[in-house]
Amino acid sequence: SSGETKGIFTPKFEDYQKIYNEIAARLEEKDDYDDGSYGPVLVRLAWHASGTFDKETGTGGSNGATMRFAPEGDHGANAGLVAARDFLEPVKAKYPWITYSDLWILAGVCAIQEMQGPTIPYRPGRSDKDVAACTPDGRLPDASQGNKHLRNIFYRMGFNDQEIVALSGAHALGRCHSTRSGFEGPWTFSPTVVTNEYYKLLLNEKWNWKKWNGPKQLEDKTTKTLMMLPTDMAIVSDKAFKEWAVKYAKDEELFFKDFSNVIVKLFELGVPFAENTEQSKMIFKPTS
Ligand code: DDH
Repeated sequence: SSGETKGIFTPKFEDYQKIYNEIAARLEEKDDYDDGSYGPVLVRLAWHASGTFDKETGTGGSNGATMRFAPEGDHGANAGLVAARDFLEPVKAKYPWITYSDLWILAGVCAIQEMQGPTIPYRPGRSDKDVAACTPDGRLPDASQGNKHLRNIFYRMGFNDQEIVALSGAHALGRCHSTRSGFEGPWTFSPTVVTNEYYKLLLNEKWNWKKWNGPKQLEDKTTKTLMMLPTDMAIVSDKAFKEWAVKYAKDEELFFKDFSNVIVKLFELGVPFAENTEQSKMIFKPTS
């Protein structure tokens, strides 16, 4: 039987699919949040849990769920992610055998698939660590910077230029909140659906600096309702990055394939999986 915390319980695929279904049901039910979905903020939680990885020291990454603790939870980059963590608390209460670190990544996988994104193969095996494993502030990207900063941050995790561009397409989803990051607005007109619109808009729209007293960000010339961060603009101002942005704008299938591969890599950074689990990744069935 599943859901037991005591005794010998080895969760199987079906047990994880149950949790997937539970998260999907909560996404359906709580559709009064933001643009109508907790999906984007769940993706952001999974990314910020993973993106602290440092390949030199092997520290950080999704193994540990150390954002539960004040030092890391209070890092400026993580502002607002308490909404995603709180959304998952009832799921953790119902299925206490799953670790927070596996749950947060499973929620990211579920959110991407339920928002009509590509299939994201999943492996459990993360364990929760204590406060001592919190990573230092400054490992996640700073939106006010440019291409050099992007390379510093993402090369440290072990990504290349193509992967940086593919990961950035996640900004098809969600929005900036002035109360969280200081920035304001969505990147696309469909912030609760995974698409390649981010690249199309970056390349085809004209972007002007927004005139306001908030942090420097860009707005689209046509509707003035969409936004780009300085780091987003680096994806089309840097020659090597731009080549990939053009490919992904032209070919959504290619983007889906590369996005799936790179997000699996991101979600698994620094996780000490048991041997021979590479071949047995779980493919969850979407609910719709
Ligand atoms: Fe992001 N992101 N992100 N992002 N991100 C924000 C929101 C979301 C940067 C800055 C911001 C990735 C890369 C970068 C998502 C996913 C991903 C916000 C707004 C800022 C600022 C937060 C707020 O105010 O609520 C920067 C800088 C980078 C970079 O330099 C590359 C990546 C790699 C991902 C990913 O998932 C793979 C998502 C989703 C959101 C929307 C959250 C929401 O609540 O909506």
